[in-house]
Amino acid sequence: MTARIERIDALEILDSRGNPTIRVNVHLDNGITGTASVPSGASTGENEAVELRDGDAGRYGGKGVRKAVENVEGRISAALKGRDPLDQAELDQIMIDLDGTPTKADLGANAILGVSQALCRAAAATSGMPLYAYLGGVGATHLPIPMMNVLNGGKHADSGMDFQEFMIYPHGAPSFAEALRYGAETFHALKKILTKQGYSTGVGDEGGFAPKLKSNDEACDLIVEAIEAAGYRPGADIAIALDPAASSFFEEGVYRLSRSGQGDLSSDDIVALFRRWVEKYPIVSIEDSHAESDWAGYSAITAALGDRIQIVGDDNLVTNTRFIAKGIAEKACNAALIKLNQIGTVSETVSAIQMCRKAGWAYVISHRSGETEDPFIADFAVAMGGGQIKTGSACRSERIAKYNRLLEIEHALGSRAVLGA
Ligand code: 2PG
Ligand code: MG
Repeated sequence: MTARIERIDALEILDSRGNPTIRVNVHLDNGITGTASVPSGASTGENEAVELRDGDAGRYGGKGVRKAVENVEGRISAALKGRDPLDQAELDQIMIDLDGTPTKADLGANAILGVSQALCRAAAATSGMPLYAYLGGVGATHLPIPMMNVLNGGKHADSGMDFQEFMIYPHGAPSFAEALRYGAETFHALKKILTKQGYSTGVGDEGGFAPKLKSNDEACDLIVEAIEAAGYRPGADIAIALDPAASSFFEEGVYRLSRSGQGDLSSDDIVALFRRWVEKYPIVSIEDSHAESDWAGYSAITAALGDRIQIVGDDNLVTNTRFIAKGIAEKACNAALIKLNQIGTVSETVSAIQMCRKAGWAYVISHRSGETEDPFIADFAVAMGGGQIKTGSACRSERIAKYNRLLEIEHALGSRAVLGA
C-alpha cells in the first residue's frame, strides 16, 4: 500500500556555531516520520541558493529561521499533503515551482532542502531500506575517502593561515575504518608537534587546529611531519588536499595574503605558487585556488596542473548545473564540490552529480562549516558513489557523526564494501 504525506512540521534548532538552523519532520500516514537538519556555510558562493533568515535583530542577531519554519508548516506542507513520499523528483519540483525564484529566495533553500532530505528519510524507512541503499540502489557499496581538515584558516578560524582548509587524505588505506584511523592518528600526531613548538591547539569551525603559524607553507610542512610521526608515508598512505577558498582573500583584483604576511599575489602568481607546492608537497587536490569571479584563473590552474591533480570548483560552481556546465565548457576544473544546501533539493544535487559524471569529472560530497549532528551526507556520499567526502577533522561531534555513520555503513556492507570510487 502506498504511504501518503500527512503533515510536515519544522523547528528552529542550533548549528555547530550556535546559529539557528532548521529541522524538518515529514509525517506519513503509515506512522513513519522522516527527519532532517540543514547546515550553513561561512565562505559562501555568491550564486548559492538563498538561506532564508528572519532579519529580526532582536533574535539571534537577525539569524533566526522562524520564517523558514513557517514556510514549511504552511505553504510547503499544504502543497505536499496527500502525496506519495517516494516521488522525490516530483515533490522537489513542486517546491521549486511553489517558490518560483531562481535562487529559492521566496520559501528559502533551507526550508526546501529540509523537506527534501526529510522526505528521503521517510521514503527510505517506508521502503524498509537504509538511506544509502534507498538513494543509491544495490550498487551503493563504495565508501568515500575522507578529506580531513586538520588545519583551519580563512573564514573558519582566527588563525595565521590565509588559506581556509589544509586536509589530509588517507587514500592509501584499505578500508574506510582504516582511512579514518590513519587520519585520526595523524591528527593526534599533529597536536603533539604543535604543542612542542609552542603553538595553540585550539580548534576552528571544522575541528582542525587553528595555530598562528608564520606562513601558509608552514601548514604543509607541519602536516608532512605529522604524517611521518604517525608512521605513514606522505603521498603513498596519506596525501594533502587544500581548499584555499580564495574568494575570501580576493580584494580589488588581487589575492591578499595578509595574515601570513606573504603579500599581494596576482591570479598568475597563485598558479605559480601551487605549481611549486605540488612539486614540494604530496598534494592531490586543490579546491577554489582562485576567487569565484576569476574564471580565467581556474582555467589557468586546470591547464597547468589538471593532468596531475584534482582541481575542484566550489564557490564558482555552487552545485548548480548552470555553473557546472560553464565550468566544463571553460575547462575551469576537473571536479566539483557538492553541497546540498548550495542548490536546495536532493534531486537537483543528483542532477549536478550526473553532469559531473558525464563530463568525466570527479565530485566530492561536502559538509558546511556550520553543521548539525545529522549525518545525511554520509549516506548520500555512499549512494552517489564518487568515493570522496569532505567532512572535517577527527574532532567535534557534528563532524564525527558523519564518520561514525560511514563506519556503520561499512560494517553493514561487510565484504561488499569498497573504499574509493
Ligand atoms: C567550503 C566549505 C566547507 P563553508 O568552503 O568548502 O568546508 O566551507 O561551509 O564555510 O562554505
Ligand atoms: Mg570550499
